[in-house]
Amino acid sequence: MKDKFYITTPLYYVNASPHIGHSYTNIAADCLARYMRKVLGEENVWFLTGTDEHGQKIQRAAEAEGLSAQEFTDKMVLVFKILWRRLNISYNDFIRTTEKRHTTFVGKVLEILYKKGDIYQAKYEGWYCVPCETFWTETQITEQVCPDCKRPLERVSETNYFFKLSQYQDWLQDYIKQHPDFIRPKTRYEEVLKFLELNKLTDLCISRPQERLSWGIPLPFSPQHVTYVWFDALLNYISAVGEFDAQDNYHSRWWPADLHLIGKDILRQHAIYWPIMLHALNIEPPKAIFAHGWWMIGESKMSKSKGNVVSPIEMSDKFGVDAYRYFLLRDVPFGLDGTFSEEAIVKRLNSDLANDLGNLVYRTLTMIEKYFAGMIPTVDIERKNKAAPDIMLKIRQLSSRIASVLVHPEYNFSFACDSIWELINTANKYIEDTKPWNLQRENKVEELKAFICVLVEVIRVVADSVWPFMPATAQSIIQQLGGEKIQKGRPLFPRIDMRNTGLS
Ligand code: ME8
Repeated sequence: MKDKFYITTPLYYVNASPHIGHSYTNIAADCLARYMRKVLGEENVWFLTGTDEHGQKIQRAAEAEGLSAQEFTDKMVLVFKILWRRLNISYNDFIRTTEKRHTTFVGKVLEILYKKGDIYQAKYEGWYCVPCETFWTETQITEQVCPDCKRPLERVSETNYFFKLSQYQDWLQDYIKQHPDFIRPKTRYEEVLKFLELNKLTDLCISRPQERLSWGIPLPFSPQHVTYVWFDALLNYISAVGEFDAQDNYHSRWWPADLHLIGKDILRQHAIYWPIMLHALNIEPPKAIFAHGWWMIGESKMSKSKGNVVSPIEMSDKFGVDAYRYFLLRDVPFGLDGTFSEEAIVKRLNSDLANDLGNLVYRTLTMIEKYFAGMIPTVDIERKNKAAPDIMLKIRQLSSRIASVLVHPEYNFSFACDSIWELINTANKYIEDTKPWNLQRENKVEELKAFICVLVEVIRVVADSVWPFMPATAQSIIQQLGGEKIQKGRPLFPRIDMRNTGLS
């Protein structure tokens, strides 16, 4: 079979509207999906996103608005879908954990694991963090606050069902050691391995009694319990793309996923619970999990519950969708935290987009208008190579340079942009060095033609390369280049004057 690429994002909780952090993961996933579609062909790429709709947090958010959980989630899902459309997120499938295809699948998984003896009943005494939807044992906490988010915990004491996570710890440790690129970036790989070396896994409580939480998938063998939201949600990655046969073997055209893209806040669930769940089901682990960093506002993480969120719609309205996408992917090396500010967007927009890329396109098209009445001249490849050997070499090397940093195991969006901008800047310098107005004056028509053709080639290859990052901009460049005759439009990115934005 030809290579395929299956990429997923987390399923976002629908308790509040998405913010910049959520848009970041989806923009990164979109960029990779678009890139891989170019490499492997449309039909060999599958990009899955969706929403996580069960659990206490959602039930409480619905109650607070006086809506049923179903009404509330139906309403909130639209907010996500509208945002993804606005940001040009080209997902192939959007899964809601409340859909029948998912709930039936989760029921089946529970039955398989119960039959196998990997799920058992016991009394649960411990603590629960509602915002994180996470259980904590007495030994894991020091005060009565969540070790992750530091918010108060709730005491729970009830009969529940447990998944035998502990039984598979050795397997997982070995697996991780044998697959050094399974968890990326490297720092997260080391963090997970260290955690496993220092801690003994406890079994995972995977149920909640209906009387405390009704908004969830009932356990098939104990309908008075619903499934713990994380156990339910992780399964989306396989429920969306395959099914079990009568012998309980899982089949899918897409599995194993090539990449689960997540934020570092949900690494434990993805790098520990998830591979173990799959292994217990006799299903291969995903090929890679990449946990990116956080967008911060000042010193703290941007988060719904902290209330310091910035709206992606507002930012796209203000600066344009593509400038926003570019900023997120370019400004921070993927994996590290970044501080969000409008000043930082304006800086990128003015320098990389307006000055470098925008100017290159605009100047070139203006010269084609001026010197060749809007018709793109043609010259053979030798003349171009002779006119600008360095640039022509850079053009030939660009796609392999991008490939070497953008695909597994690097996923380095920022470096990929660096290579593209290196070409853009070389071309801008070429214009300054060549001084085309002199060629025109001296009537060196052949040189002038070759000069323009080199620039047009740069612009075409740049449009093609920036397409995964800025699809609308790429399209606009191609459109402006037209066929034989160009169709020059307005500059791609008008500069933003800081003084007019109230930012200076
Ligand atoms: O955790 N910076 O959903 P969630 C960067 N439903 N990324 C951020 C971010 C920030 N400040 N804040 C959020 C859940 N994100 C579960 C997932 S998966 C089966 C279930 C992004 O709505 C980042 O991708 O809290 C993070 O992992 C995710 O949103 C958490 O979204």
